[in-house]
Amino acid sequence: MSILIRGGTVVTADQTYRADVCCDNGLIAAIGENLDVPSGAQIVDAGGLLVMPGGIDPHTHMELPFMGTVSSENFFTGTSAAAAGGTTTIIDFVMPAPQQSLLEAYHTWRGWAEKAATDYSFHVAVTWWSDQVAEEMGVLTRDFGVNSFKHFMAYKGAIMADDEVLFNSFSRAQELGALCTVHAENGEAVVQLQRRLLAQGITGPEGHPLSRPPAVESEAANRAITIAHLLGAPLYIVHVSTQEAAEAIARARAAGQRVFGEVLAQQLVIDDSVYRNPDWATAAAYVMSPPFRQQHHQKALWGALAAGTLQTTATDHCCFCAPQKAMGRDDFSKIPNGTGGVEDRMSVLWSHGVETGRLTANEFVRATSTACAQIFNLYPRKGAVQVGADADLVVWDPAATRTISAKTHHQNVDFNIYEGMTVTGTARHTISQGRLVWTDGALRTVKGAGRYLNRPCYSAPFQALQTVNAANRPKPVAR
Ligand code: URQ
Ligand code: ZN
Ligand code: ZN
Repeated sequence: MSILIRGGTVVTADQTYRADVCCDNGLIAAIGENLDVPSGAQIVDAGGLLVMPGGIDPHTHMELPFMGTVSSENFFTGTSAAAAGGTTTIIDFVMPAPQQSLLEAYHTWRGWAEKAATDYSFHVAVTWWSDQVAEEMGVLTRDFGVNSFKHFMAYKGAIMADDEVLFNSFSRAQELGALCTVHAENGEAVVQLQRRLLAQGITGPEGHPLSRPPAVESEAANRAITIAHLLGAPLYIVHVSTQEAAEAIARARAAGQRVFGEVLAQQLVIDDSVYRNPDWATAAAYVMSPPFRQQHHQKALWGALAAGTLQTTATDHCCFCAPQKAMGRDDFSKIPNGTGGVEDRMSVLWSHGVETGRLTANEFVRATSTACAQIFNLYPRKGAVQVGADADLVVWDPAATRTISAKTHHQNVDFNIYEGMTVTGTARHTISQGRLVWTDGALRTVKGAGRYLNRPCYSAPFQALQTVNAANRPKPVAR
């Protein structure tokens, strides 16, 4: 089965050039001008269109059991919706309960993900600590292709990792050559502020951002950066939402510390006014953590993305329908946290990033695909347009417009956070493993066609980094 994408302009993270791309046996087989048509090949006319690496979303939660319910998107519907928007790989999260075996949870999530339509991988959350956790982290890296471990500094009483867990897990991950990621919010501060707001009678969604002001994120971001620095461990901060946290990352990077940052497409374009919507259900639909922020944070986040302080974009796709959100009708702290967006990330970033001049097309590719592949060790299998890479590609129409709506989206949720937004830039064709999975407005995904992606731990880069950091460590004082 081969496909010849003809007449397009290839756009990678660092090049833009006219070329045909031939895919065969799930891989990119040839790139060049006026390629011959392999016999029996499907021809995709890319005239006037861009050919880019398929998007990679490093942060999704398909069918996540959370806050007493389960997110409404499953791995098949979610990866299909992603393909409709040009994203061909997701990295989701295995979320062990405290005291639960990480390996047991890993196998549970692997079972759920069998139905995925496109390729996927998993970060594994460390939600507690013991010798068993340390041991299983080793097994996951050695035998199951896990090279990133997540830590929630929020969600006290559920999955929150305290500083002791962070120190132990970061240290263990560093030994293994794995990367630690954090959800940076001070979980104790959130609980304390929630209690005070509820006691004042503030029970609606407007209480959510009040219980998680920017300082709740920036304190945690600085703390995670400090702990990583003390251990000489690299760090990746997910869904950075504030100017202060972005500045903390910039300071750390300027000091030579290996810190990466991720920004959500929605937090670049939606502000906290959504929580003041008089319609309870609409305001509740935007309850996610960290919350949407005042507008000046968006300006800072765009600047941080363009400056390279933040490297990746994601969606934190974690959907809950209206009846689920209504679980917090009388208490905002019980509204399941999460919003969708896996289908619209790339169009939103093209429209508000490239069309406005904030990002070049090459920076768009870096931010939606290549940087993630490089940080999580999927490159150049993913995130590249080069011979031998997986044939995961998006044929992008930079001029097409569409108006986003829950009425027309492919996400399995009854609300779209971008409802009514008209965007420029859409996926005309999406190719996964060398097969058309989205073409001219029709999904052609196949349940179970997705593959689990092993992500080996790093070798030289992290060991080299460790050496550098070891040299920086204070010398023990001779007694
Ligand atoms: O915190 C997360 O990343 C998960 C639980 C999704 N929910 C959210 O509000 N971001
Ligand atoms: Zn989070
Ligand atoms: Zn998340």
